[in-house]
Amino acid sequence: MTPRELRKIANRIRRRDLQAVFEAGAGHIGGEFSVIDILTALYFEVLSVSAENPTAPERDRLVLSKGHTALALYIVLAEKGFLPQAEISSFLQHKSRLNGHPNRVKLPGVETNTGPLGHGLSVGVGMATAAKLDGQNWRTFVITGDGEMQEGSNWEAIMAAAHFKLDNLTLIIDHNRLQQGAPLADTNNLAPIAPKLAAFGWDCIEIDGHDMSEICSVLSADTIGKGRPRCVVAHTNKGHGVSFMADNVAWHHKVPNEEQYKQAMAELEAAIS
Ligand SMILES: Cc1ncc(C[n+]2csc(CCOP(=O)(O)OP(=O)(O)O)c2C)c(N)n1
Ligand SMILES: [Mg+2]
Repeated sequence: MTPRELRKIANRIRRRDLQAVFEAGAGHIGGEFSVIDILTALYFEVLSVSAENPTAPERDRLVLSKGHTALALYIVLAEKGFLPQAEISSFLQHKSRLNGHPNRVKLPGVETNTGPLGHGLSVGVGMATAAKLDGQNWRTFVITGDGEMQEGSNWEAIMAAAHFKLDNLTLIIDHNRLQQGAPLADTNNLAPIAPKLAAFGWDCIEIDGHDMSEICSVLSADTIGKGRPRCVVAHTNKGHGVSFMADNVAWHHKVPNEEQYKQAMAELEAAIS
C-alpha cells in the first residue's frame, strides 16, 4: 500500500475511535490517536497475520503493551476481519468482548492480555525466545507508552533481549511526551530514550511516528541487523489529528462533549486526502 492509502485508513480508524469513545462515554483517545498510525502500518503493511487463521503458528506477534488504548487495536482488528465492524459499538458494554483492556481469551487477534503497564515487553521477550528455540522466522513487535517505560520490569526485559540476541524482537515506544496526568519531563524524565536502549545493546532508530513511509521502512524485515533487538523510538503527539486534543494532557482519557465531538469529526473529515 502507498503511504497515502495507509493515511486514509488511519484517518477512518481515528473517526471510528472518536465515535466509539463519544458513544461509550469513556476511552483513552489521546494515546489512541498517537498510536493509530503505527498500528495501521503494522496491520496493513508489516505483520503477517490472518483473520482466517488467527493462531497460525508462523504468524507474527503484536503485543499492545499500552493496553489502555485497546479500542484502537479493536478497530484495526475489525478492519482486518478479526471481528465484525458492527461489534465496535459494544465497546465497554456489559458482556462485550471489547473491554477497556484487550483480552486474548475473548478476542481472536489479541496475542496477550495487557493493561497493567510494564508487562508486555517481558511477554514479547518470551515470544521472541520461543521463535528462536523453535528455529522459526516469525517476528515479535511490542508497543509501549513512554510513561510506561518508567516501569522497572521493562529494563529487565531490555537486558534479557540484548543478552539473548533477540533480533526477531522490535520494541516500538510511542514517545508522545505525555503520560496520564503530566508530561514525562515533569514526572520521571526518561528522555532521551534511544541512547539508554543503545547502551543496553539495542539497535535504536528514531522516527516520526505519524509518517507512514518512515514507519513502514523502519519496521521492514530488510532493515533488521543480526544479533541485536531493535527499538524504534516513535516521536508522536498525543491526540494527533485533532487541534484541541493534540499535545494536551487533559485528553488522556477525556470524553468529548457533543460540540467537541462535532468539531473533532469535522477536522478529521477535512484531513482525508
Ligand atoms: C501498572 C499500571 N499503573 C498505572 C496504570 C494506569 N494508567 C493507565 S494509562 C497510564 C499512563 C500511561 O502513559 P503512557 O505510557 O505514556 O501512555 P500514552 O501516553 O501512550 O497514553 C496510567 C498511569 C496502569 N494501567 N498500569
Ligand atoms: Mg505517553
